[in-house]
Amino acid sequence: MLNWKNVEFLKSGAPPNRRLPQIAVVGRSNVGKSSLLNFLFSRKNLVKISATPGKTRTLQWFCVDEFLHVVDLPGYGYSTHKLDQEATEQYLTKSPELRVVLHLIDSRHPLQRADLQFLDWAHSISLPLVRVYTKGDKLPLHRRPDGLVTSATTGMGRKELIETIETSLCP
Ligand SMILES: Nc1nc2c(ncn2[C@@H]2O[C@H](COP(=O)(O)OP(=O)(O)OP(=O)(O)O)[C@@H](O)[C@H]2O)c(=O)[nH]1
Ligand SMILES: [Mg+2]
Repeated sequence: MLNWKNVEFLKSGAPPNRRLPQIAVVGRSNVGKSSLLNFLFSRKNLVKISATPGKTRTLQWFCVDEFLHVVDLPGYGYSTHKLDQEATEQYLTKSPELRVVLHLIDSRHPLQRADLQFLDWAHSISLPLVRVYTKGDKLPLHRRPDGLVTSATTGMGRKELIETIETSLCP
């Protein structure tokens, strides 16, 4: 459907004025949200990455093929500033264009308290969530969880991720 080749950074902060379908990426700080987007976009440095949690502090908007808006959200659970958290929650609560939220979980660890809190809140407002495991390259095959496992390092799971996103756009 999309060819995922024409990707541009649009803006930080509030959603763009133009109304296109949107997908969002959420998860704990350092789980690999920004890396997942670079890997999805096949672009090394379009989205800023850092080994220090808390790198992404405002909503970061991208446009794919003039058809889809993708938003990288600040991570929750670690030194998230209250105002950033509120901006994220407000966006997720009131966005008619939002089609699916990719909820990233580090494949090496069980769900953490912050993940469970986010899940509770997301269910309470019926957010359309899809779980995506990150850093699959760090685990041997037999320890990988069931589900959509990705690695920004090796490219694992990119095709499945694209299928999942496109299905949510055209159910
Ligand atoms: N081995 C491995 N490391 C990864 C992978 N994805 C991300 N990382 C590393 O994890 C760290 C955090 O990555 P980011 O993409 O900045 O994480 P984030 O969720 O955007 O972090 P915040 O913006 O701070 O919330 C960086 O050191 C990345 O290089 C992966 O698939 N495999
Ligand atoms: Mg980030």
